[in-house]
Order: sequence, then C-alpha cells, then structure tokens
Amino acid sequence: MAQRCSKRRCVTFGVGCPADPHAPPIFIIPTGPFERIDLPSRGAGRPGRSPMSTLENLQSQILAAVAEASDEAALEAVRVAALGKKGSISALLATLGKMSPEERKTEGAAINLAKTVVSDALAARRDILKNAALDARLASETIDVTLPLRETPAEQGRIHPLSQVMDELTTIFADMGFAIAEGPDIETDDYNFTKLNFPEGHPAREMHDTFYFNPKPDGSRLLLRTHTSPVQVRTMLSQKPPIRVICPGRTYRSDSDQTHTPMFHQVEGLVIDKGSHLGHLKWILHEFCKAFFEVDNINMRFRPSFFPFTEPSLEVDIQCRRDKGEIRFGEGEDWLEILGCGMVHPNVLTACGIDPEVYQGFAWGMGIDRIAMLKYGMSDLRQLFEGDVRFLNHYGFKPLDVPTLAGGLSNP
Ligand code: 2U9
Repeated sequence: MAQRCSKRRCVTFGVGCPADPHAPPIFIIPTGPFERIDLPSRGAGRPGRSPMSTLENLQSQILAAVAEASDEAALEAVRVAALGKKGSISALLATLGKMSPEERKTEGAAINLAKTVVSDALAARRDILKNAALDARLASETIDVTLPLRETPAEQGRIHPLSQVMDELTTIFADMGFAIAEGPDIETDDYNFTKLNFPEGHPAREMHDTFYFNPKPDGSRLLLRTHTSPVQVRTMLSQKPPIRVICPGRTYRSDSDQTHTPMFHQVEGLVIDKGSHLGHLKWILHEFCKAFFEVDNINMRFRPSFFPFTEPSLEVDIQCRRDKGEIRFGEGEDWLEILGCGMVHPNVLTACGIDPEVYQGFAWGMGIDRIAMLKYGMSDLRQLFEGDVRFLNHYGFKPLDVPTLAGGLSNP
C-alpha cells in the first residue's frame, strides 16, 4: 500500500522522501495543482529488491502517470514529481555521490537513461494534450460570420435632412463657380426692405409678416430678416462686380401651418456682370434642377410674376408626375412651383452702389425646407424642427455619406 510522506505537500515517487529520510518509500502522484492521489508502491524499496528493479518500477509508474495525465496541468505535476528539484529521479541522481565508482557507472547510466525516457514521454504526452485541447476548442468555439458589425460612434449619428440639402446645394453651386456668403439673422429695415426697393409704407412690406424688435430711441426698428436678400445687399456694398454668390441661411416670418414655420431656410443666388442676362439665369437654374433632383433632364416653365427687387420677375415650375402620394421629377405632365427669379431691379443696383448703366444682374430665391421635403418625400414641414430622433433616424443621412457630384448627392 502506498504511504504518505509525513510532510504535507510531498509528491515524491518511489524513494525515501528527502524531507523525511526515515520514512518508507512512497508513491504519490498529483493529478492537479491542488489534488493528489496515492499509487501502489509495487514493492519499491522492500528488502531483497535490487536498485535496478526499483528504478524499473519507478520508471514504469512515472510512464503510467504520464499516460494517465488528462490535461497539461496534471502532466506538469507529474514532471515536477519526477524531474523537479525534489523529484524522485532527481533524488536517485543525488544518491550517485555516495556510491562506489563502479556502482556509479552502471547506476548512473541507468538513472540517466530513465530520466531521458521519462523526459521523452512527457514531451510526447504534452504534444498530444496540446493538440487535443486545440481540437476541443475548435470543436466547441464558433464565430458567427453573419453577425452585423456595430457602427462606430462616429457612424451612429445622423445628418439632419436640411443640413444634407444645404450641403447638396452648396456643392452644386460651388461647382458652377459660385462663392457662398452669409450674414446676420438680425437686420436693419434698410437692408431687409428699403435697399431692395420696398418703399416706406409700401403694401409689399406687409406681405412678409415681419418679426420686429422694440423701436430704438431714434424710432428705427431692427428685425429678423424675412429673406436672405440682405446678404446680397451687403455683398454688393462691399464687393465690386463681377459677383457670383449664393446666400443660404435662416429666415423668419410670422406664419405657422403645415407648410409654413416661423423660422425657415432660403437659398438665394445673385450674378452681377456687364453682360449677364435671362439666358444665363435659365441655364443655371436648369443645371441646378437636374443636379439637385438627380435626373438627366427636366422641363421647366417660366411664368411672369412680381417682386419689388426684380424686373422682370418670374416664377419657375418644374415638370413632375404625382403618383399615389409620391412625386417624381423629370417625368410626367404636372407642374410644381419651385422658385422665383428675375433681373435685379435698377433701383436695387443703384441703392447698393452699382451703376445700372454699366452692370446688370439676375437673382433667384427658393425655400430650402420646401425643396428638401419635395426631394425626400416629407409631408409636414414642422417635423423638420421638432427634434424627434425617430424622424432623424428615418430621414437623416449617414455622416460619412458626404454629397459629391461625382459620387452622387444622396445615398439612399
Ligand atoms: C437682391 C436682388 C434680388 C431674390 C429673389 C425671389 C425672386 C423669390 C422666394 C422664393 C420662395 C422666397 O422662400 S421664398 O418664399 N424668393 O421668389 N427671390 S428673386 O432676388 C434678389 C435678392 C437680392 C439684392
């Protein structure tokens, strides 16, 4: 029967335990880092047995333990118990010093051979266990290659459809050589009305439902601009012709229903040069409509109209098809009003320091919110400003899908 060494954690094989030299030889094989089992001693160390048969017994017990080790931790425990500093084979090697030279020669060769046999067996078993562990992992672990990748934080947000349409507009007009100008939302009556040929007390001023600030001591009143036209006024006052500029931005009128909000967005364009005429205007607007609605061709209709700041003035319709609540552009027999335009009134040129005898120009204006709704099929203008994340998730654009003329303005 196996006997346990009196020292608690001893795992010595088959020879007297170095920690307790008087104890009978023991055979204890650890099966894991925290667990030990005792093996039968198979007569090792009993009187009448030769050192050789002790060694053979020891070797076969170690080889059996190697073969039984079921994982790498158990195998390592067997290695330490056999070949470690206080291992059983190491302990046998330590006895060589006390032997006669002849004994040492024969015993030494035998012990070293046993050590080599055990080392080789340990290495072979380690390879087998490693391969088995790998096979088990390969069999149990799987990668689901169909799982969708989570978007990075930078990709999760959405670009508001109005920001998208602003980018689309500026991309198209910048490609035609237009500069982009901006100005303040709070304006003077002079820049918003007077310089644009709205005479004092003229009924046209009433058309704009203006938000006024309280009057100043001198009686003048600031206002929230009712169109982006004051930006063109500022451009003409500060810059000599030729002028090619677009002015996108916020505008304000006291109006609210399904198709009007008190704050809305416009983009206006202005060209001033010596020979600019309605033919140029028609070409620019036609190119713009094709690019913006992403169609190869689109018919346009110019109707006479009235604006104080242009003469002649025109309203522009584009060809469309209304089909089950959807509108398609560049096809069909219907017409949809899209913008207003005209030749800049000579009074406006004069008020802005440009000689109408030398220069002439044209201008146009359109509501950005309206063309965004038409292009992307939204029904209620007010939704654009409610900040509902569900609206943004539905109508918003991926931040990295930047509109380009070459790659397409809008990526569905
Ligand atoms: C200057 C001279 C002329 C800008 C123009 C329109 C016609 C026009 C409306 C379209 C829909 C405004 O958003 S809307 O309600 N605009 O019809 N705008 S010509 O003409 C200018 C501007 C500035 C110095």
